[in-house]
Amino acid sequence: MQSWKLRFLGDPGTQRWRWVIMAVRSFSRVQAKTVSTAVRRSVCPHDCPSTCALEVEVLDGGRIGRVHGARANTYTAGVICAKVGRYAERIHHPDRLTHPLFRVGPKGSTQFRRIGWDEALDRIAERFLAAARFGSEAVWPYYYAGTMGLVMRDGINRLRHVMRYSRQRKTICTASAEAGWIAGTGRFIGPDPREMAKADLIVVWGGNPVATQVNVMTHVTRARKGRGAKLVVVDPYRSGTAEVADMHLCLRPGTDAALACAVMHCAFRDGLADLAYLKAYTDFPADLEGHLAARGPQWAAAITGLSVQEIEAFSRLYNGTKRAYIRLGYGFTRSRNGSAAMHAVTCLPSVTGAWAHEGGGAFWSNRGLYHWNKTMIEGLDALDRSTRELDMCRIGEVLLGDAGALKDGPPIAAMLVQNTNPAVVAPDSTRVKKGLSREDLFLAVHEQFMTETARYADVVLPATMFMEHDDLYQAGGHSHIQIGPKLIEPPGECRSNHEVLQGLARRLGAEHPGFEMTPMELIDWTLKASGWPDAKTVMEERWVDAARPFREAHFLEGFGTPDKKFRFAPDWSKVGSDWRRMPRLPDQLDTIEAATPDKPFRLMTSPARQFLNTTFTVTPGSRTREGRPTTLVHPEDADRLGLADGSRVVIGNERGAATVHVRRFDGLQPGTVIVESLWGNADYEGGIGINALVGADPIPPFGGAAFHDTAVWLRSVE
Ligand SMILES: Nc1nc2c(c(=O)[nH]1)N[C@H]1C(S)=C(S)[C@@H](COP(=O)(O)OP(=O)(O)OC[C@H]3O[C@@H](n4cnc5c(=O)[nH]c(N)nc54)[C@H](O)[C@@H]3O)O[C@H]1N2
Ligand SMILES: Nc1nc2c(c(=O)[nH]1)N[C@H]1C(S)=C(S)[C@@H](COP(=O)(O)OP(=O)(O)OC[C@H]3O[C@@H](n4cnc5c(=O)[nH]c(N)nc54)[C@H](O)[C@@H]3O)O[C@H]1N2
Ligand code: SF4
Ligand SMILES: [Mo]
Repeated sequence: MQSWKLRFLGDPGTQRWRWVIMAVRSFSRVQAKTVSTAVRRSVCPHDCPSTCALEVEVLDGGRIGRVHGARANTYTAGVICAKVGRYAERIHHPDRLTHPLFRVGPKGSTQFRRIGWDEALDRIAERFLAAARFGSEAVWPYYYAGTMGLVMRDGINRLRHVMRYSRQRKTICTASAEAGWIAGTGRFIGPDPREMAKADLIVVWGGNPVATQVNVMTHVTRARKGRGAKLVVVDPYRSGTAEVADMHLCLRPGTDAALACAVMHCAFRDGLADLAYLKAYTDFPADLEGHLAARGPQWAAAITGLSVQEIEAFSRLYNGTKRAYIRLGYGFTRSRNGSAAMHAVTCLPSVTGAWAHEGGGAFWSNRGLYHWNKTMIEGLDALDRSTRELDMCRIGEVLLGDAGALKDGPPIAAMLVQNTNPAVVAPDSTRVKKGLSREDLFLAVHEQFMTETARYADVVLPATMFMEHDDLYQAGGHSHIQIGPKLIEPPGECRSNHEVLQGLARRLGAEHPGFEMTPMELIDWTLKASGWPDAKTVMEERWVDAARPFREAHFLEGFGTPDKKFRFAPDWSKVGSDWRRMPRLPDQLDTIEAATPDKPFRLMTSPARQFLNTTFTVTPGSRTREGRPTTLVHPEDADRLGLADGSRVVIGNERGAATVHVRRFDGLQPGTVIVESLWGNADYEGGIGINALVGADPIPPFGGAAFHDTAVWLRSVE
């Protein structure tokens, strides 16, 4: 008050007017706000287990303001990540694609000319029909989870199935985790993630929720504040989550099963195994205890690089806590022994019986809750299982004509890509880029931005973003079904994935009722056919909570296996075709790409906080916060190699080499290096990105790419 008065009195002639002008301005701002800002409901479509319920400021009916998390949703609880909070940066980005384009320069360049939609779709249809002279399997529609909306993500399969195009094995993300989880438990559900708030101990194993699914931390915080719960993080580096943990087990990458075996060893040794639970709810093999007897803390210390004391301390804490909730990430399954590791960790609560307790057990994904009938979205009634199924992670070998990767079928002559950026995200990216640049490959890419994949396209189509179309969402990390409706008009001539598929179906003669429906009709049909309330009801109620009752979610009515018992000795032959390499009982599997004298380091490509795969690598807010492609190197290693902070270094192996800058970092073991990912290839010197170093060989038994399991050398370039 005083200072206002002084200012006001200081120079009455000018100050008084200034004050009046300021007051009028702020009044009209308030007016503008009340007149044209509407808060609308939406759902985050990105490939993240949190699937946040959103509240979006829509300005003037056409632009987006800030994006917030819905408070009323019991999982989102008002919190979202920063990169989606700033979504206006992405949706209103000046570089968005707004018109169809036709390539006029070499593949991989940015030389395109603008064409109309009819011409674009005609060209694609013509080339797809021509490609089919090698058989319909010469066409390979290729997609992933750029949007997780069921209509816009999975609709491409309707065109595939009706046309008998090659199928796609979706291995790039969840395959290795899925295989390891299902082997023991038999079902993709688990104790409600909101129960973390009622746990006495939360173990985040091989995940980094502070960066990758921030909502986990909301529920962890509740447990810590409300019950004094402890947080343990198992991760080969001091991630954002490890930084805030009570205990960080900083093991060597790919050694999680050894740690898990030692914890179980201690449980039996210390009388903390729950024998009654083991007998009632598990297959409890007669030789399990004997098998673990040889796998104690000393054995595990040599493999993991942890100390015996650390392993003992964690074992005491874990085995002594019934309300111990293990939140499983994907990270530790992205090694060549990742499925075996996942299975080994799910064995922990089966030894202690923690599954039976509120706030106890282990959780990976709720994807099994939703029992969707996807007939209409995916055209499952037209699915012919005899068409070949190609591994998406092996896209490089597939495009370069590797007979095994092609399953001895015809070469790929034409592709439509939606929702993914394989030139950067797929392993062995040198081969991927070589395959995509084949002159005799016709490539259509439907994208929001001119990604590196789009640069290889013959025809580029501009895509809508989630607030510009209707879609239906399920959540892996919680239990809500939600609808995200169209909120604003798309820029320029953008069309949704569904519209593109409709346009192609007409031209290709692909007939299916799904092509005749609007997205909202598909949503409504799918909800009803799957036994959920209709679209109108879901919209009115905002979400459906599909959580199962406590006893079912905790497997107290049995696991999902044929005899309802948890499997310490899984039938791996039922899980994946490469089952012969799997251990009979939980064990450290010796299949990782071990360091050698030539390649003494092991590389992990843990997710960068401000990116989401390559999404957000175009937004300035994310780019400036991430800086530049960087490798974290332990100071001991850095000293030996003469590397200072900011030194340039080449990191490589027989597959490829990338140039990055060094950051000395003591939050990992010597011998481990990290390049937080995923920067575009073009963001690296020479355009060679980190996936040039990563192998595309499938993780046993069911596939997946070993993104965090790469032996490399480091060479200083200064
Ligand atoms: N900010 C951000 N959020 C994202 C993504 C992103 O790129 N950035 N990606 C999204 C996607 S597609 C997914 S699938 C999820 C993935 O989310 P997460 O489940 O968190 O999985 P990862 O990205 O594989 O890696 C998580 C952690 O695992 C660690 N890790 C790697 N190898 C090992 C190991 O051998 N043992 C152990 N114990 N830990 C290991 C890594 O260092 C990393 O800190 O996140 C989603 N959310
Ligand atoms: N080195 C390394 N590589 C990795 C990983 C890692 O941890 N390390 N993680 C892997 C994992 S877990 C995953 S899931 C994959 C993910 O890889 P991708 O699925 O390729 O993920 P993004 O790079 O985010 O690319 C998604 C693209 O979809 C586009 N898109 C979004 N919505 C729509 C839409 O509605 N329509 C259309 N037509 N396009 C849309 C976006 O603009 C974006 O370019 O990457 C994998 N690659
Ligand atoms: S935490 Fe995940 S689901 Fe939530 S807003 Fe961020 S990216 Fe989207
Ligand atoms: Mo993923």
